[in-house]
Amino acid sequence: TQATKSPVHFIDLAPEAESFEQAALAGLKAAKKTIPAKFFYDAHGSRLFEEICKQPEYYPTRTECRLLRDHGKDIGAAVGPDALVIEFGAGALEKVRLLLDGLDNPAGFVAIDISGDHLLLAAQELASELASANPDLDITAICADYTRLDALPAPLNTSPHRKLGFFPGSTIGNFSRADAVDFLKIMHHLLGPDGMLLIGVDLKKDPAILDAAYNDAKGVTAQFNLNVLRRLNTECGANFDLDAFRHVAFYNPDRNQVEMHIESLCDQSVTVAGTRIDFKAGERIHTEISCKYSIGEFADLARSAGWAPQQVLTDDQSLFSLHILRT
Ligand code: AVJ
Repeated sequence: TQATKSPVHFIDLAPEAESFEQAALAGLKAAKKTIPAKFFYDAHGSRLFEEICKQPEYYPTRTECRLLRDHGKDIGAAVGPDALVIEFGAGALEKVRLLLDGLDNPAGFVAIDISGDHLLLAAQELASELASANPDLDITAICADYTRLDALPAPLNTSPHRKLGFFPGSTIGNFSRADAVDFLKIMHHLLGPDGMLLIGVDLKKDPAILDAAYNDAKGVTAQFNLNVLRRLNTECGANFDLDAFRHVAFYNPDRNQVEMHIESLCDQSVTVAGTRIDFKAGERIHTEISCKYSIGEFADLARSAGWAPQQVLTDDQSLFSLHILRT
């Protein structure tokens, strides 16, 4: 017999592409230099991130996957049957597959991501992998900036199914606390009156574990961080000498966040899109924050965005948490 695989629905909301050049130049001209973390993820950067996830020091991915595997049925019981799963950001196919495995007859899967080509390929791959086990699962790929989406497109907005948001990976840690509350409110609105959210949140822990996770011995995180300079060279006509900068990552206990920076090894000038940028030896470009929360702190943050915390799953070393919230 032949499995008739329903095609992936594709909805292109044509997100306005933020100019890397403009954003990077603005950040590099500021008194405290910054480059937003979202620009790490070009094709090469996304591959490096996947490589980070396999490093022995980088515990979040493996711990979260284990939680999804071990507690799949608990999550399924909390969510109930026929849920429509909506993932914010695509890339972690493996994770949503683990989630879908534990759910009771999921009604569909919707993935929202800004990178439409990558998203469509990932959704098609998922569809063909699930074709035999779950042939009725309806898969939709929406190309959109999920941080700015104010409504789900038709026909999803009128779906009678409970919507389960899925935001794994502790991506919420990349948002400042204020931005995290704003985005939790957006998801609260999108997922509707009967909605739920399963969100991965990295926990506070011994700073030595965090320092190791963001300074892996193989140097993959360093390459990932410095890749943003390589991007500036190839895409914005910059002339960064990657050997004249180094990766710096550490836990900042005053702000409860891991910070990544790129540090200039000497006094130097670089040209970016025709603009000269001067660096002092030791001067840094701040590239990422990764906020760490206690379980109670995150539950409070979720409450302040209107969510009702239902359940928290964590590993026996309390490295990582999955929060189940209701609107
Ligand atoms: C994907 C944002 C959750 O903060 O741990 C990994 C990105 N940066 N190593 C994280 C990242 C350096 C990651 N997030």
